[in-house]
Amino acid sequence: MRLSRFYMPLMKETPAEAQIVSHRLMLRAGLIRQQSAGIYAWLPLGKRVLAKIEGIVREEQNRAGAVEVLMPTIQSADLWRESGRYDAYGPEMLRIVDRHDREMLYGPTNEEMITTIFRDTVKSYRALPLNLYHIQWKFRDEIRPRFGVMRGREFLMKDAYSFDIDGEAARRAYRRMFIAYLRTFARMGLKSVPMRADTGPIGGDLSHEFIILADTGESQVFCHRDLIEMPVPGADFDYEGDTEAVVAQRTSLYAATEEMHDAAAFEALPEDKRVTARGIEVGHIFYFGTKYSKPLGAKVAGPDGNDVLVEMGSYGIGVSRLVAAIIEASHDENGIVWPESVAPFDLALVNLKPGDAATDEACARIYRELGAAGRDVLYDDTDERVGAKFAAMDLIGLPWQLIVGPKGLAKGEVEVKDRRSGARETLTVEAAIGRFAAKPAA
Ligand code: P5A
Repeated sequence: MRLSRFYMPLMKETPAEAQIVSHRLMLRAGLIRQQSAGIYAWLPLGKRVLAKIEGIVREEQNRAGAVEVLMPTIQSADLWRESGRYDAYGPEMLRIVDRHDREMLYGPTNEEMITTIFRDTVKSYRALPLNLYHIQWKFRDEIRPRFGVMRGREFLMKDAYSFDIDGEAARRAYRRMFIAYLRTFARMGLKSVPMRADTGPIGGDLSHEFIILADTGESQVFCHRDLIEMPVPGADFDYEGDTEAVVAQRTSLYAATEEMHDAAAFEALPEDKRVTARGIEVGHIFYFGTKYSKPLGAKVAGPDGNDVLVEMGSYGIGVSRLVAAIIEASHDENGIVWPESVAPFDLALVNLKPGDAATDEACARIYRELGAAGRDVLYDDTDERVGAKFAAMDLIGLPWQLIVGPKGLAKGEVEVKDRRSGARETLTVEAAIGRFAAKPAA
């Protein structure tokens, strides 16, 4: 993409309304624009990051055996009356009346809808285990939307719903998602910590929040230090194999949100293992048994021919919140530092002197050859001041900058800057193309 043809409205001033660094940087780097309280438009850079995050979430859900669907944002109030949650959900639910005076709502979550779809289409235990997920916008009329997309009213969620024949199988489904979550967040460069959590309006008695440690986090958390450093299962993890050992190892170590905190059990840890921190909840998983299948009548014929209510769980990831959480975890005083896996482009190509024939030609060649190799390059071909170009590239935080100017080219050289460390390296044009044409490992 040529920057001269792209749309990337940067802000020079620090926006006064933004209280945390990710919100400030998302506005300054032109990722989002607020439309109403807690409601945002996604501009091209933001949209690209969102798509990268969705892609990783989707790959890991599929790898763990979940199957993608897409349910609507608008739901009927009657569906929620059937489950008994219509009144219980309270003022967070955005209620809408259509032209025929039918009561509708903008879905805050989809347990009811998926349960009725399952009920109407699955009749036998042979179809189980089944886990259906979608990536779809939600609306919660949060009393205090804040911190940009971190706590929005409209936000993008991945929500998965598992259906099983009994409690034991349902707990297996829960463990698969637990492991998929560890992998998902690790691929985004994040250290996530699973913590025992409250179930709130979703219900059930087994639940974990996945928390990213960050000073600006909304939740106060307590955990065992080893949990933060423990290695995450690799891409070859066998979901058909032993999920129990991986989950048991993690759940045996102390980790709890403020609501679930057991100060005595935390005291009991050796002092150097006690971590008290703030964190951002990027995922939340629930096992709630028959809470929805019972009122909505989701049953299957079991092996003996008798109907059984299915055991369910649900599993959420805050996809739009993750954009902000990643920035909280990865930035410096000059701007965002994207992990390669979620960066909006693979690298920046900076032309220091557009109009100079040799520079334009070298840039055109690099841009062409890296494009042909499948690299997504943001080519700064504008005639901005050099200082402004560097500041803009640091602000938007692509992992690499390939800097091309007449002085270096006279010696056949270009410069490569690593955004994270700031380290610079001089390479020949060929070597630079060779370096970036090689596909980085997923
Ligand atoms: C699990 C999937 C649920 O809704 N039902 C379907 C269950 N869980 S949850 O914890 O309430 O939400 C899941 C994740 O969504 C993100 N999230 C938000 N992101 C941005 N703004 C919000 N207002 C918001 N509310 C929830 C969180 O990451 C949460 O873990």
